[in-house]
Amino acid sequence: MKMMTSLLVSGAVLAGTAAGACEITLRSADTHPAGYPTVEAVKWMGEQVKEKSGGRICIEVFPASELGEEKDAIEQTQFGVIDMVRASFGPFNNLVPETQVVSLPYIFRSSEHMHKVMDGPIGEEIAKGFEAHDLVVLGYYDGGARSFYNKEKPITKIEDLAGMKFRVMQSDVFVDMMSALGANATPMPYGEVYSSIETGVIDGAENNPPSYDTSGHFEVAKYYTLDEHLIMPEVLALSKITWDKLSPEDQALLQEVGKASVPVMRELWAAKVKESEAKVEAAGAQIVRDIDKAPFIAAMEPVYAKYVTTPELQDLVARIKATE
Ligand code: GTR
Repeated sequence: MKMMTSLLVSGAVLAGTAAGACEITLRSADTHPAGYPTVEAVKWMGEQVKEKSGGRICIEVFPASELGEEKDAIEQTQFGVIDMVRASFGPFNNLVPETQVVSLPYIFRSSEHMHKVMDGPIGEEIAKGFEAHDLVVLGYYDGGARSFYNKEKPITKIEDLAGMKFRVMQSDVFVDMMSALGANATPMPYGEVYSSIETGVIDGAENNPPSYDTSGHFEVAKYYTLDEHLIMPEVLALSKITWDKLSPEDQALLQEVGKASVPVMRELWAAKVKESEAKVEAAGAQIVRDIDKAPFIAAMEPVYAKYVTTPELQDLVARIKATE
């Protein structure tokens, strides 16, 4: 981790006034390593904001969970200790209830469908939910589609999952999702998954191809099944504490560059998915592509029944489905 010689004021670093020095440095956390699309998109945003602020505002990205595992990084961002966090919606589910419906298995038909929903009024409503928990949404990123992988055998149908143990993100929605599939869920931080598979604490996990690749999980769990049960948004959020210290002009600039980073991220993402699938296959992972998703979708009924409990939530699901 970099040494900081400047004064730390609730996360935002106020450095000296030397020519060219950043007046405000926003520290941004990411669980992924350098080179991952989310990390690179926030770095790109940092270049933009520096240029547009005449060198006053800088963003320093801390990749690879250097500032802590995702759930902790989110908490630190709420407290203003970290200024920004890029994370999946999963670890927000128990904190920001508005993130739950868009985290339901098979709620989106495709990534394009997810983008349309998140870029429209529903995305704005969810942003209000984040704000109520001291987080200001700067952009919704892409998390592709998450699928199951394990160390035992190729999974081709629901019955194959019976009794197996899978790591899920720390969210009740995914614990219920696994029960609905007849498997066992072990919620745990991302950084513990590799060794937990290796030592047999769990049989596998679920994630998108770029995470399966860059985490190295393919080395210990070589059977990957493209059941694509979760197409979920990710978020780049700024601490409300940091936000409140910024001038209205700087707030607007951050909103502008955050929004501009979204298409940059999504383009990097599309390329990375292909690259990762090719890489893990070349390394000996077996990808099961021909999957009948219909039984998986049908099996999710009890999960929907548990989380879509009010007429408002039913209406939200209907609005999502109707988004073209
Ligand atoms: C990745 C996601 C991360 C993290 C990770 C996990 O797909 O981009 O933010 O949530 O999954 O499973 O913990």
